[in-house]
This record gives sequence, structure tokens and C-alpha cells, in this order.
Amino acid sequence: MVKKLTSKISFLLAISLSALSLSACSNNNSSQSENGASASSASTESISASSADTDSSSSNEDISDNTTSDIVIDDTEAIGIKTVDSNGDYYKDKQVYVQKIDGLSEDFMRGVDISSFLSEIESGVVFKDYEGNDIDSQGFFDLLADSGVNYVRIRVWNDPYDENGNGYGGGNCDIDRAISMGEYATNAGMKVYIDFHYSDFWADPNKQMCPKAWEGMSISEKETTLYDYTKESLEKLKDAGVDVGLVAVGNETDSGMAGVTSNSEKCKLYSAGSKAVREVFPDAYVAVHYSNPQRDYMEIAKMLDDTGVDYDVFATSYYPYWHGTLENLTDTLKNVADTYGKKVMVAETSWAYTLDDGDGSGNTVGKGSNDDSSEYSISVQGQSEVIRNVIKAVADVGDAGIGMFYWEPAWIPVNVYADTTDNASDTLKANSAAWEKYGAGWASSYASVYDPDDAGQYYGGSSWDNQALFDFAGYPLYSLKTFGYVYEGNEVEGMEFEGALTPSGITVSLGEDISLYLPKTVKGEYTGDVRLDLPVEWDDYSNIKEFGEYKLFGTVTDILSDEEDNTSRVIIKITVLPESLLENSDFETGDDSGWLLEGNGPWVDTEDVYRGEYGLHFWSQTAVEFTATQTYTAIHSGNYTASMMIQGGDAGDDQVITITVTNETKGTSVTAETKVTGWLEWTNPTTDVIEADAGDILTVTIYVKGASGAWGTIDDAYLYIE
Ligand SMILES: [Ca+2]
Ligand SMILES: [Ca+2]
Repeated sequence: MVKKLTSKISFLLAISLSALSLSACSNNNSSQSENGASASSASTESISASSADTDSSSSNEDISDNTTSDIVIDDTEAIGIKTVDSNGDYYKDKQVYVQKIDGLSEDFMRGVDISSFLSEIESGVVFKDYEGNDIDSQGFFDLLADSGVNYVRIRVWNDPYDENGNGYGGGNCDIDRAISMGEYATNAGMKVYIDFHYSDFWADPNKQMCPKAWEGMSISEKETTLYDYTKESLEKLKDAGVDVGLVAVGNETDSGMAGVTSNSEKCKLYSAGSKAVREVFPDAYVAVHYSNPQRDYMEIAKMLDDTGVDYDVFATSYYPYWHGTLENLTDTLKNVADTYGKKVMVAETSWAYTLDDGDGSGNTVGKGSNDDSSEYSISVQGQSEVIRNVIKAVADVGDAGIGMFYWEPAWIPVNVYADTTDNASDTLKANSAAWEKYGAGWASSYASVYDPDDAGQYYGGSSWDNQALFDFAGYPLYSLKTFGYVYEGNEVEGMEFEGALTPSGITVSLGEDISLYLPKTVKGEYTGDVRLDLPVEWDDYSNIKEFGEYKLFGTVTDILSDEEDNTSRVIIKITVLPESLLENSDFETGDDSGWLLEGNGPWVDTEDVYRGEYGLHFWSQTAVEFTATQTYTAIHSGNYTASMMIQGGDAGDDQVITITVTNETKGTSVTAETKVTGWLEWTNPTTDVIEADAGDILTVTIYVKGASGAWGTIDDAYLYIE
């Protein structure tokens, strides 16, 4: 990482990076940076299956001819390929090992979002029970309840239809369809979470489009209209007897809601929605929902508090491949809960059991896409562990942690598609027709009038079929039963310990307490794709006293074994940064003390830091151009070097980013350049050495020039002597 440092590695502990195999376990930073390619500094995953998720080659065929929608496809051949793993074993037969969660409340919301369900059924999808029998719609909801699910989440769009009544897709989720699904859920004894998007189609961190009928309204008109719409919709649910237990006013509303973008206007709309919920369902929770627990949730919660928004639950999405560690999830939610007296929950999560695509429309998680996290295996067991561990992370908040919802576990292929089969093109044609006619895909071509840039370009099928809790042919996976298993745990036969996975490396500054950064557990691997958090005792590291890169061994204990010899060894990479000669190199004072900031863009903030709590964040609506400068008087003669960590995006082709050390006394300077390439894609520009004598004046200058809208973070800006 800090390339210049290797020259000073202690001989005893010296290692070459190439000799240390860390590839088995990619770290969090790399998995998050997968996401950077998709653009903004907010969490950029469009789980509604946007551009990157969708196979445009298949989705842009002419599929407007509805007459093909009733082609009957023989799934037999495709099923043989797509419903078994590489060993030829059926996914549906895979039992799951589940660690019991002690003390989990019976009331804990163990939910699933089944918003696409009706469109699936209308398209001819048939779900099965664990014995392989076909089940009807009520049977499907009963199966969820029997598996331990006690809550169902349903999204609601205002008017997801074009002027001719053609659905936009994604389940065509209007209020009437929410009522139908809500009735099944209520009949099955489950409660319902209504997820208003306040849009005619997908609302997420990237888009919060105004409903067509609300275009051109002033904010006060929107408040009234949103209140009326919410009240009317909820009254319909109430009249139908749907057991609504929670209502979210907006979906992943990080960047706005219903076409408004300012916090003050957004809060007015939250309040209008909340007022309607209180009137119709006084016992229901009111939730707000944001997308990424790595964001500044404390500032958001403060803003909501300052504005006086009346809500009960601060909800977040948490996708393990995008949204950081479970520890951070728990800590962030606990902070909000403790400080503002709110309940907290995870409104969306999921995990893949295969990297295959089942319907001919590309998936969000696939080969080379969001698949490099090693916390969990891509397997039915991996899904189970995500469900169990996310529930536990929320429950670990305490009484305020009230629930977890799995996103779209039933969004499976209409017909199982495999490009290797003879009927592949017919299958894709039939699927495409169902996406068009019944809304079983993420978007139909009809959505282009409303959402031309995303749906209009990339309309197609399910980007989520491999993250479902049913296989491609409709058989339930045992991962679904995790919702019930968490109370008592579930054993599987013949599970054996295979060893510990190499953990992510850590970075500390010289003089910092390494124990604060060393993980207390590492992942242990067992047969059956099982990965458990196992306690680790690290060897003595008191001899790490200089900067450089080190490896440290630890002893891992297999918690499932009673044998005496139940341990194995593991290695962690430790990068010790030099002691910086600059003041506030890591920005951990929480302000710009020590630095002279000049120009447009930078401020010290908590968002997207490299290390610690703070970094030097930058963003501007207009062109970004600034310098951050600090001067140091050399105490010793020697070779000096400067480096920094930087990430960001949208800086344009003409961006210039440099870090320079100038010896003002001698009139010499050295510069290192870099570019920002995406969210959390950190680079580490490091200058060549520059000579200085004692008493020379050295100036370190960070210079950033980027297009309007450029954003990013600088952290750990160092000057050191070799
Ligand atoms: Ca797919
Ligand atoms: Ca920092």
C-alpha cells in the first residue's frame, strides 16, 4: 500500500507482499469498491436492477409483441443445469447449519419483501413446498410463515402505468396489488410493512422521481397531496383488513423524495406521510429509510430531530457486499437509537446462493460483479449465515433493534433460461413477454416514458434470481428456514473444521495501539460451505516498533470441537504507517487545524474516511479546485517523502490531483500524481524523496482540480523522513 515504506521494514519481520497470500480473503475496501463503478458518492447500488445489473443484449430485443407471452416452455432441460451446483447436488436439498441467537425476542421482525409476487404468479410461476408439492398463493404465504417469517414487506408506487395502462414492471406495485398480497400475508398470520416510494417507479439512492400526477406542484401542494395519498392508500388497506404494522415514508431517501432534494422539503414530506399513518394506523411504526450505514447517519438523525419529524424507526439497507462490516452496522444503529431514542432495523438485505443467472437478464451479483467478498460463501449456507448474522447484528443493538427484512426472495425466473440449451431463444422470448405483459422483470419497455435514462435503456428481467430463497424452478431453499432456526439453531451431519480464512490486513500509525485494530474473531471454514466467526489469540507483537509491513500469527479455536487439539494458525498483515511530521495528518481533530485550505471544495467530515472518524472531504456543484497546505521546518537532515490516501469520482477527464513537497530553502520540489476513479477506490500517491538540511523550510501542498460535481476524500496525508 505505502510502497515507499518497504525499504525500512524490520529484517526479522520483513516479508514480501507477494509471498504473503492474502488473496483468499479480500478486504472490505475492495468489496465496497465494486460499487464505485456505478458512480456517485452516495451508495450507488441500484438494487432495482439498473444499468450495470442488466444484460442489455437480451433486454433490448423487440419484445413489445405480447402474443408470445403464453408460450409454454419445457423447463426440464434448463432445470437440470440451473438448479444444481457444480457437484450436481440440488440447491433445494442443501441443509443449513445455523448458530442459535441467544435471547432473540419473539417479536423481532423477521421479514421478507415479496413485492414481485403477484407478477410472478400472473406470469405462470409455480412455487413448491419443501416436499416438492405445488402450492397456491395462500400456500406460498403460509410456507413463509411456517419457515419462521413473521412480516412481509410490500413496496407501493403511486401509478406505475403508462397512459395506455401498460405496467412499468418490477411487479407493477400499486396500492391495489399491495392489498392483494397484504391479505394473503394477514391470512397467514404475518404482519405487513408498507414501503411507500412516493414515485411511479423505483426510488433508490440514485433517483427519487416525482409521481407524474404531482409534477409542477409547490412543496405545500405536495405535502397536502402526499398526506391525502398516504391516508387514502392506508384506509384501503385497513378496509381490506390488512394487518399493517409498519409504514415507511419513502424508500432509500438519501438524495431526496418525490422529486424534492433539499432536506427541509424532504422532512416536510416525511411529516405529511407520518401524520397520515398516525391517523389511520395509530399502532403502526412510522419508519424512515436510508441506504447505507457507512453514511453519516448521526447527522441525518440529528437533522430529522432538529426538524421535528415524527417517526419511530430509523431503517437502513444493508447488503454485505456494499455496506461495510456488521460491527459498523450495529454501532451506527446503536448510536442513532441511543442518541435519539429511536427504534432501528435493516429494511433490506440479501445474498446469492449461485453466480448463475436464471432468466437471461443479468444479475447484480454474478461472476466478476459483487462476488469477491469472502465473509460468506456463495451458497445456500452463505445466505443462511447472512440472514442469521444480520438479524444478530440488529438484535445486538438491544431492545431498540427490532427487525430485519430480506429483499425479494421470491423473484425467480418465469422460465428457467440457460444459453446452452436448444430452447434458449424461445425461453428468453417467453420471459421477455412476461416481463412486458405482467411486470415480472425489473422494468418493461413501457417504463421508458417515465424513466428514459435507466429503465428506457436497460429494461429486462430479474437481476435478483440468484439471491432468491427459492431456486430457479420454485423450490424453497433451506436458507428460508433460517428465520425460524435462529431461535434454537440447526445442526447438520458430519460438519468438519477445515481451517481459518486469512483476515483483511490492518493499517495503524506508528505509536498507535495495535490491539484496537486487530480483529477478535476470524472466519473459520467448515465442510458444507459453513463459515463461522472463531475467536483468535494474536501472538506477541510488542516488537513492532518501526513503520513497515509485518505479518502476525494468531491461534484460532474451533468452537464446535471439544478435542484438545482444536486450534489452527492464521496470519494477518499489519501495515504500520510512519509517524507523520505534519500536524493533524489524519484529520482526527475533526477540523482543519494545521492545514491551510484555499479554494472551492474541501471540508473536514466523517463521510467515506480511510481511517479513523474524519477525513478531508471535498465536493462542489461548481468546479472543484483547492489546495491544502502545511509547512514544516526540518529538524534533521535527510530524505523526506510525502504521501496521502485519496478516493472519489466525477472529477472528469481533465482532473489534476497532486501532492508536492517543496524545499523552500533550496528551491527544489517533488510531486506525485493520481486520479480518482470511484467510490472507496483508494489510491496512495507517494512522492520521490527530497533532500533537506536541518532548518530548511518544507511545504507540503495537496492540489485537487476537478469538474463540477467532483467528490472524494483525502486521509492520512503524511510527511516523513526516511
Ligand atoms: Ca437474472
Ligand atoms: Ca482519518
